[in-house]
Amino acid sequence: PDLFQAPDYYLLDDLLTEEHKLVRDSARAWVKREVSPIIEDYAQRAEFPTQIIKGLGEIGGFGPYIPEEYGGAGLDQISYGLIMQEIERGDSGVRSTSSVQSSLVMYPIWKYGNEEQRMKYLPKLATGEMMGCFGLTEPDHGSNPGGMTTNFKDKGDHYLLNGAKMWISNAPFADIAIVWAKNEEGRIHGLIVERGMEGFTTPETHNKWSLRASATGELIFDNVKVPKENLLPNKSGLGAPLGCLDSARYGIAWGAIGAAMDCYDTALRYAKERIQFDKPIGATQLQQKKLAEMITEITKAQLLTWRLGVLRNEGKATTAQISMAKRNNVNMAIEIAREARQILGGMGITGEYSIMRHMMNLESVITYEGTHDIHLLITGADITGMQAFK
Ligand code: TGC
Ligand code: FAD
Repeated sequence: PDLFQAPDYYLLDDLLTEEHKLVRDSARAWVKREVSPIIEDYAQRAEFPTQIIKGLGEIGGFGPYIPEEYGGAGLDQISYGLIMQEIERGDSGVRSTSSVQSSLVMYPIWKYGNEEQRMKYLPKLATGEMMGCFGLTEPDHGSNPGGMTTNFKDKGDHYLLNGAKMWISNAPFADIAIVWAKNEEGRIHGLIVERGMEGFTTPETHNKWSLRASATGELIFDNVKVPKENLLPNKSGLGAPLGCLDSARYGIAWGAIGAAMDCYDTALRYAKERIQFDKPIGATQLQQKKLAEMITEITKAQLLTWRLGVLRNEGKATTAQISMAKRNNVNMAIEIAREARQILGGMGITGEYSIMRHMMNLESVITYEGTHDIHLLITGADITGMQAFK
């Protein structure tokens, strides 16, 4: 009774293991206890609640699928997804912090780093003692990251890094940044840049109307000397950052379901209680249509995403399949947020309810990690064999 209501119209719980349910329920209880009561206030103030970092680590929010030998939770992809769902039920900005730390910082160190780098960074990242960010997007290269101009030169005993990244989640407080930059031959590599390196600054981006409880900033590199041992040695080329995005986008597909569920739960409760014209608005056909369509879309998204999780566990999920789920689910969530807000009438625009915050947050989620358009074009290229980007 203490937990959120959680729509499970097609008895999806039957498809989950005891471990999945345990992981999900403890994340759900933690979000209800530690995030929901404070998050509206932090979003209004445009501040990230740093006090939740330790708890995020404890529920497996940092590197859920990273092996335990490196401090991760050693869970499967369904558990990872369920954790993201529960965190985003609270707030997309908190889920962003978790996605970035897990899939965009820990994942590349685990997959593309050497053993020293794994041992040096992963255990601290798993607890949140150390926080990271991921710099791919630049002011002039968002959807087309391959055009990046951030670059590094080999200076014998170190690399010299120059350039700038924009829209970087967690940048203002991150201890390390995974930075994607081109070498003198134009080949993309990942570098671990640490706070405190001379010439490295992270100015905060202000005045966002979306993801207000998440800190966003720039990464500026002005002749930063990066030790050679900070280069991720085991993969280069655009495929390296794109591999991280596969993992993050998969988590976002689950996360969006959480935001949608919270909007649906709230609207359903309100519709049953709010009386107009002497009867609950939920007894009118118009409001029932909205609610019935919401649960239908949530159920379809749950099935799509569960199946994608099974494919990920089997190592079979393709980038294009992940794009389809990210695109479908985020769009589903944003449409549900818009309808749910209307069901609440005037109350829907206030911070008394979570819906407007979810709606505004989802405007970023539908843009970052590949825009709604880009994911459509990835599907288009996959089914026709012809790329329409360029
Ligand atoms: P394209 O020619 O398609 O691919 C370039 C090279 O990469 C390979 N590749 C992959 N490798 C591994 N995994 C994948 N998923 C891969 N997808 C592609 C590909 O085979 C090729 O290899 P090679 O050896 O032939 O060079 O690339 P393109 O330049 O045409 O660009 C298309 C693409 C896919 C990059 C573009 O469509 C795209 O995805 N743009 C979106 C950019 C984006 O998503 N940025 C996200 C920034 S991070 C962020 O937003 C974090 S938000 C915070 C949070 O998560 O909460
Ligand atoms: P653009 O690429 O300029 O796109 C503008 C419009 O043009 C979009 O509608 C797009 O769909 C469309 N478009 C682009 N190309 C085509 C085409 N070929 N055909 C048709 N239409 C096209 N990045 C990081 O690296 N790390 C982060 O941690 C991170 N966090 C973020 C946090 C927030 C809050 C936000 C808003 C963004 C974040 N990003 C991050 C950046 C994000 O990934 C980019 O904003 C996104 O990839 C889009 O790039 P852009 O904003 O430059 O838009």
